[in-house]
Formats: sequence, structure tokens, C-alpha cells
Amino acid sequence: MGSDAAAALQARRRSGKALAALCLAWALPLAGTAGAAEFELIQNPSARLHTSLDGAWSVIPDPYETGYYNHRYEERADGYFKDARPSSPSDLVEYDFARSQKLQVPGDWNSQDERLFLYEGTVWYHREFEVDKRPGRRYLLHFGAANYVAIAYLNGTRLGRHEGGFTPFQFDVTDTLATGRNVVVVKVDNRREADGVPALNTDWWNYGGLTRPVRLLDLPDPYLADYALWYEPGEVGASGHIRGWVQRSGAAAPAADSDAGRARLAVPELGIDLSLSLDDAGGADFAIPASPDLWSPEQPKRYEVRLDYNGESVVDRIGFRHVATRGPDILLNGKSVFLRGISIHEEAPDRAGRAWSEADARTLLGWARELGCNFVRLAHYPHNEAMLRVADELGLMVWAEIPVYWTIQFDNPAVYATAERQLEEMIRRDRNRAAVVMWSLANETPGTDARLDFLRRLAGRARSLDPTRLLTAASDTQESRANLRLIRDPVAEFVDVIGINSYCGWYANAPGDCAALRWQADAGKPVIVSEFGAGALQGLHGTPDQRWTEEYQAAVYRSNLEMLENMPFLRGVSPWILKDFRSPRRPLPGIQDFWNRKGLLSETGERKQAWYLLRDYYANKSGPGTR
Ligand code: GCB
Repeated sequence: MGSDAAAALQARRRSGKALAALCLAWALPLAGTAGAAEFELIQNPSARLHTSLDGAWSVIPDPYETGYYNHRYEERADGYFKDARPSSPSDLVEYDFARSQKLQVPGDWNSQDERLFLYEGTVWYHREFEVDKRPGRRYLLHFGAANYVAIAYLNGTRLGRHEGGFTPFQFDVTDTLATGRNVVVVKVDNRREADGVPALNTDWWNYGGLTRPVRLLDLPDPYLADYALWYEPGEVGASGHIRGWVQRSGAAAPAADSDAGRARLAVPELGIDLSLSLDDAGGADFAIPASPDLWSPEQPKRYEVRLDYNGESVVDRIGFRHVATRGPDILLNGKSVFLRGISIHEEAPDRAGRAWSEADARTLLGWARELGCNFVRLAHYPHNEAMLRVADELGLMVWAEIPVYWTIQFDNPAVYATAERQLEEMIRRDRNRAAVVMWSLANETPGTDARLDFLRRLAGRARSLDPTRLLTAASDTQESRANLRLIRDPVAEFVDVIGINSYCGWYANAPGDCAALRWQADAGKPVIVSEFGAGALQGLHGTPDQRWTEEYQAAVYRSNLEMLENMPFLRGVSPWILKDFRSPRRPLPGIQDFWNRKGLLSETGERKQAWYLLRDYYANKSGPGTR
């Protein structure tokens, strides 16, 4: 979304808020004040008419960038690997996608070909598809994610470039698409760069490729580009409202006599059926008095929401709930909750590589439920959309985050722009998911002024895009004085919930020391221990002071869980981590073998002793509003 569009949305929200008090009849839609340009991300792409481009793609790994640069290493004007074919027997074309190796999309390349296991660089993806192009329609080529930089071409035309490995992007290909055979080529480059987000150093595998679904969307013109619905409680004794807005595509207003001037919103179970009149900029706001059954972990109620616009019907399932803080409390639907969580990386539960499917999400989040969780921290980047939708369904509150991780270049404006864009793409994709209760801006970032300015700006942007959720960041900035730990990160000034990563018993202190630690927090805001943990090789046994044994890990859990009782302001915990995950930082032979072993489960899902300790702790932590 361009800044005009964002400003328009904010303006619409402001106008909507002012008018909400006046809007007593649910049938009265609020007029917008938008001046929105075309949106860059379509809402709910899988619910649209589309052709899936998932399956086998031809690939050419290209470590020397032969397909992109000439021998002087300048960008080629035309891009070489665009599906050239020799036109005569004497022609020289030194590649042939048709006879090249195949990889599955969605999927990372590292886990599909041993030779690409540690590969970081460019892989060219190629696929042909047939289309029966219909006049008057708009076509979007939509990518769930590509790690890290993707440059896409359709039928030889460069569509554009996207940076950021975990968020969706799209290109309007209405003019480039042909009837009949089409060729899409995507250059995906997963090299880590000092000015990337994340930058050079992380503690997870740098899986490259087209890691999430690819779709060709077939849409009316204009189409319903975006929408948001959320619940706002009323004053005591008064009914709440379902609030929201819709936005069509296209800058120009459609002809006055066309159908495209109105949209219809229906939530049948709530008796809502509303005709919305779009303003000149294509938007409309609404505030509908309503008393839905509110979404919660105990009752993850979702309503079918149908939006009809210009001949298209988009169906979503949306939960309504409200989240806020009051002093050190996190309030869900007005009641204090304790977040019984676990951190999760986006790795497949039953095979190597990145998770992407609904089945993956069901297994991973099913494990979280078995552990007794009502909360998951989806670390350290936006996970695939299925994770959010399944969390909605299962009643798991979500901490969603962007990969502003460790030492990125906080003083580089281009890096800020990249981070902000990833934040925007995450929020735009997931803001209709009741499960998401907080957006996280960063993980363990060093305490400099540049970092503070950077995160403050990000917080402002997040709030302007979504004023309905909490903001957090995981920090490790704690002062230690003997057994006292002071939570003193200045980000507390502009986040709602303070995340603290603490590795007592693993990187510092002996396991038995943790229970004696005392904690002090001055901000008067809720605190979540967003990480603690220890490594263990599943099946390796010994004494509690022997590193890597299940007993050592269990000892760390035992004393940390006891320590949590010394934190009166604590409102949640998400230990590190559900399952062992791949990391190049973890080479110890026979133990790690490039796995971070802090999982409560092995990489194949076998439980370690600490799993049972955490499960029992959560089982005994009574009720949702525990504290
Ligand atoms: C941390 C990081 C996480 C690491 C973990 C570890 O503090 O936030 O990304 O994987 O520690 O295992 O060291």
C-alpha cells in the first residue's frame, strides 16, 4: 500500500471512530473519507477464483549469477534465463529449463536436494501454464513467500522485485498474461546480506526458494482488494460494535451506473446483511452494533463472513474478540489472562524443511494444544497463513513477529524501509485473525539509540495500521545485580507488553540457581518470559548436571518454572522451543549435528522429559484468568 492509501485508511478509521457514536442502527454504514490508490496486497487470496501454480517447477541453481549479470557483473537489461530457445541449429543457448532438474513448490530447495542443503545464492524457477484469458478480468500473480529476494518475469517481461523472505507479494499481470501458454520465471536469491532483515547472523536455517503457494488469481475489475473486521466493546451495559472497512482495487472510480459502486457484507449467523456504498476512492467503513459470541481459547468461535463485490463472493471465517492491557494485566474480552505458551519455528513436523501446509500447521499447533498451551510465539518471522488460520480455529493466541533480529543495521534508512515493509505485509495479511493478539517488532536487539529510534518508528507504523492489537518486542536487555534481574529496556515506553528472553541455567548460571533469581520491572506493564530453555538430545540420559541430557534440560525447566513465581508482573511465558530445529550455528557432532536441541520434542516429535514438566506446570496453572 502506498502512503496515500495508508493515510486514507487512517483517515477512514478516524472518521469511522468519530461517527461510531452516532451510528446507532446497524444498517447504517459509515461513509469513508478515503483517497486510496491501488492496494499492493489482496486480502484472502486462497478464497478467490485461482489457478494453483504449485507442483513441479524446473530450476537452475546459479551461484555465479550467469542468468542475471553479464561478465562485468552488471545487471542484464533483459535477464538471460528467461526461457530462450535456440531458433536454429547454430544458435547458442547454454541452458534449457525443460531438461533441468525439478523441485516442488511450495518448498525450500535445501531439503529437496542434498547438493543444495547449504546453498546460499540464486536459483531460477521456471514453470509453464495455460490460461483461458477472459476479457474484462484482472489477473494477479500471487506468491505466499520467497526467501529472500525474488525477481519475477512473465512471458519475458520483468514484473518486479520483492525483498523479505516470509511475507506475500503480488504482481498485476493483466496486460502481460497471454491466452494459452504462459511462462513464469522467478529468480530467488537467499544470500544473507549485512543490510537485510534479518542480516547475516541468525540461529535458524536459511531455507531458500518459493516456500509458500503460488497462485494466478482471476478477478473482476475492479475487485475487492482488502477488508478488515474487528470487534470493539461498548461502554458498560451497552452493546459492542463490529467495525471495519472494505476497499476495492483501482484508482479511478468505476462508472456511476456499474455494480462496482457498492459492496455487500453478510454475517448470516449474526443477522448482518449490509449494503455498503463505496466512496470515490473505493472504500467504505462500517460500525455495526453487535453482540457476537466472543472468540477465546475456551471457545474459539468464528463467524462466516461473506463479502460480495462486483460479481465475486469472498468468504472468510472471522472471530471477534478484544484485547487490551491494564497495568500489568493482559485482558482478553475484559478478563485477565495468563498466556501459557510455547515458541515455534516454521519447520515441518514430519519431514525436513520449511512448514507451509495446513496439515503441518495442524500437527505443530496440535502439539502446542497437547502441551496445554493457549498461546504460541511464532518465531522469528511471519509464519505461513495456514498457521494463523489453524490457530484461529484451535483457539491459540498468537505472538506474530518480523525478523528484526539481533544486529541488523539500525542506522541504515534502507534497512528501516525493508523492516517496515515486512511489518506492513504481515499486518495486512493477518489482521483478520482473532488469534493474533500481539505484533512483535524485534528479537534481542542491542541497546543503542539508533535501535530505539528504529523500533519507535516501527511501533508508530504498526499502530497506525492496526490500533486494535498489542505491541511487544523480545529483549535481553536486563541489568544484573547478584541475584536481582532488572527489566529496564527503554522499548517499554512504546510497547504494551514486555518480552524477556532469559537463559538462566544454560548460557548463564547453573540450572539450580534460577529459582533464587528475583526480578524487578518498573514499567507497570505486562511481562512475558518470551524465551528460556536448554538443549538436550532426545534419548540421551545422565545426571542433571550433564549437558545435553534430558535430565539437564529438565533441571533447567524445573528451576526456571520455579523462578517464574518470583515475577508478580508475569502474564505469560513461551519457552524456547516446541521442537528441535535446524541451525548452522549448532555443529557439535553426535549431539547437535546442525540442530538446535532446545526443543521439548526431537525433530521427529519424540517427547523429552521437560515436555512433561511444562505440560504439568500448565495443567496446574488454573484457568485462563489465572493471576
Ligand atoms: C535466543 C534467540 C533464539 C535462539 C536461542 C538459542 O535468545 O532469540 O533465536 O535460537 O536464543 O537457542 O540460543
